[in-house]
Amino acid sequence: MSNAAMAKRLFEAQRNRTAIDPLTNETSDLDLDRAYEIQDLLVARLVEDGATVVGAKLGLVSRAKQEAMGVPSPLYAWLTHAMQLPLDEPLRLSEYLHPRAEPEIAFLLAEDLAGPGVNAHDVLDATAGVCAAIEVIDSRYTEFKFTLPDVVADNASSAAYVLSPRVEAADFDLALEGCLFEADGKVFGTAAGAAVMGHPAEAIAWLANELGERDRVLQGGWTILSGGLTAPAPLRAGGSVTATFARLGSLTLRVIE
Ligand code: OOG
Ligand code: MG
Repeated sequence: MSNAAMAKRLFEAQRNRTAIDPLTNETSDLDLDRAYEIQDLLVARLVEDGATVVGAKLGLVSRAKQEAMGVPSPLYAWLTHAMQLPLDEPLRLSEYLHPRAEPEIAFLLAEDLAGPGVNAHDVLDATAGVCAAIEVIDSRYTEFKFTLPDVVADNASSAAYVLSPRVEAADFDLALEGCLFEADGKVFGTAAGAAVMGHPAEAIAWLANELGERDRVLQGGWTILSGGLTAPAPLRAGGSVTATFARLGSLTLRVIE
């Protein structure tokens, strides 16, 4: 199957809310370079359909996430304007396939970050503020089962995200930022910011440097999600998830049918 045909398949799976088999089932030579090409084609289709790219994200960064998904390598993908849910607006389950939620630390960039050679200090210097975030992932693959090239091609399961009001990043150590993640009022997971590459700003630096190899720049004004800190919680109608951070504050996502 061509790259364009695979991107179309993923686009339609999302639009029709019908899960598909992993692309690697049929296409055994689907390597990572090709998977990122399919990801680009998929995002181009979303843009043709009216979406605007407003940021980027890392995924499969923390050990908790890697173990939960059975994929041990970090990856990146793109966020669009349509993915951002207003704070306090419920998530409509019927608009998704099988969504799960995870707590993250988001960076709001004031300036461009262009790799190579970007380090965590550069990231913090370029950051306008940081926020508590809940990311909703919704794999287009049956039962959320995939290999690394599959999930890269699927824009890393990106579906939606919510951000709390931003705070200054300079005031405290994000590596030590504690996170309590609750699902339906029960503790689902706990973590510190260091779960993502030792420090969330290190994760953003990794991303800037990876993108630099492909002549891409993280743009000032963008939102960057630094990666799920805990395993993702499945969402159900009538339920809710809450991410409470030591300094970044707390946010809740309610789920309705
Ligand atoms: C891939 C998306 C990964 C994260 O923060 O780890 C991701 C997946 O787990 O389906 O967004
Ligand atoms: Mg995530």
